[in-house]
Amino acid sequence: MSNRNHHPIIDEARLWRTIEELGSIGMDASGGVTRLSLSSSELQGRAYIKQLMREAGLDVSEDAAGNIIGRLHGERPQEAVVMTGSHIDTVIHAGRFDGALGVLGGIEALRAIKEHGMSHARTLEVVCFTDEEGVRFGVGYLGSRAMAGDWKPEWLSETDAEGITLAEAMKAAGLQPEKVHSAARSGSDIHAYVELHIEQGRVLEHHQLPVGIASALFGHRWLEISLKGQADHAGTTPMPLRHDALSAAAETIMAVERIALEHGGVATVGTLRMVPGAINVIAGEVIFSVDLRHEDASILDAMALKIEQAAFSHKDSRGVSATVRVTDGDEPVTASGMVMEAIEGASGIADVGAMSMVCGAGHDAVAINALTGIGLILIRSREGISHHPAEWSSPEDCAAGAEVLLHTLVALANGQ
Ligand code: HGY
Ligand code: MN
Ligand code: MN
Repeated sequence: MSNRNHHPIIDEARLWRTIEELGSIGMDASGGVTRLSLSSSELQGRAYIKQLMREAGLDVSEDAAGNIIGRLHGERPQEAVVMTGSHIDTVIHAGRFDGALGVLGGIEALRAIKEHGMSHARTLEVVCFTDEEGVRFGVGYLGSRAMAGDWKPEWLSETDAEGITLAEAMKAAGLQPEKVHSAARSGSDIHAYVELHIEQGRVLEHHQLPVGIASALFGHRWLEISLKGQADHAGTTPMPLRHDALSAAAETIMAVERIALEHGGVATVGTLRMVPGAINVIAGEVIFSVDLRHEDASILDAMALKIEQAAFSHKDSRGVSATVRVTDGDEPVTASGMVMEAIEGASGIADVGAMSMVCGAGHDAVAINALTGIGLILIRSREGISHHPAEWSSPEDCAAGAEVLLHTLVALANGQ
């Protein structure tokens, strides 16, 4: 961390130890971490977070959506709080920093503020949100959306790969899904929200800077496309007579890539399932996901429309029909000027180089933006790799991000 005359308040070694300890929960022999929401490994991670919050001297509570909240009471507890947070659920075979840094860095910042007796008029909260990734049940930001009052009852019947519903998983974790609405907070309760997160991209490394200040976050759409043709014998069915769902899917997937390039957005087909899925049977049905993102809402909608048209285009040419379901989505978000200013000021106090940038990844900040002004502190990712075991940020950059977070929280807690 480049500190000329600034003495860091964050305990870098302690923060790094917690990153390694949490990272070992759900880690497999090849070093990949898998802590799917409300799975046994994530529940183990939650217990670790509660223990850390208690050791930090925070008031620990859990809301009906399973969001774990650590509070450091301020001198004016009746005023709206300043909140930070992130998630500890991961994608499959992930790294150790995505989400974890924001929760652990937030705990470390509140702990250091308390240890150093730094004054903060407003109460400070660090939140470990439930199910940010949406990988297990197909809908993301579950905890932060519940807190924002944006919960949809139908989510409780979404199922995972084993057919377990979200409601069943919540009950098994000791939560009460029927009370999830009580997790909603009012916007007047929260003065500002700022999240610390790894960049998961290459911009900061390219500019050789440790910290990025997000000015905006991409919006996203998640689609589930099902193409239905005719399963048939691989040997006796002449090519012109086939209704091959996989050939139609292949053309659609190439169209997804072309449409993203044409619109300056990003699009990913991350999952694909074929029925019946046998070597000597023509695919009767193919179901695949599309993750679409752009910083402009109207372009995002245009991309989604073009992809739907591509999916429906096989009816006449191949006799393959399509259904397209939008399973999740959020509009692009602009960061709060007040919070960005606080982060810029904090970077100066911490003597850490920072730049403003747009963020392509989604974060709980997107959901909390419905309640209050948000900001995002990003730290450099080695080679931009993320959602992969090789995801890595240095101890110095993690501490620099937490130091900037600490000073941002104090500034917001004492500001107007
Ligand atoms: O998908 C994302 O951008 C985030 O990891 N949830
Ligand atoms: Mn992620
Ligand atoms: Mn994340």
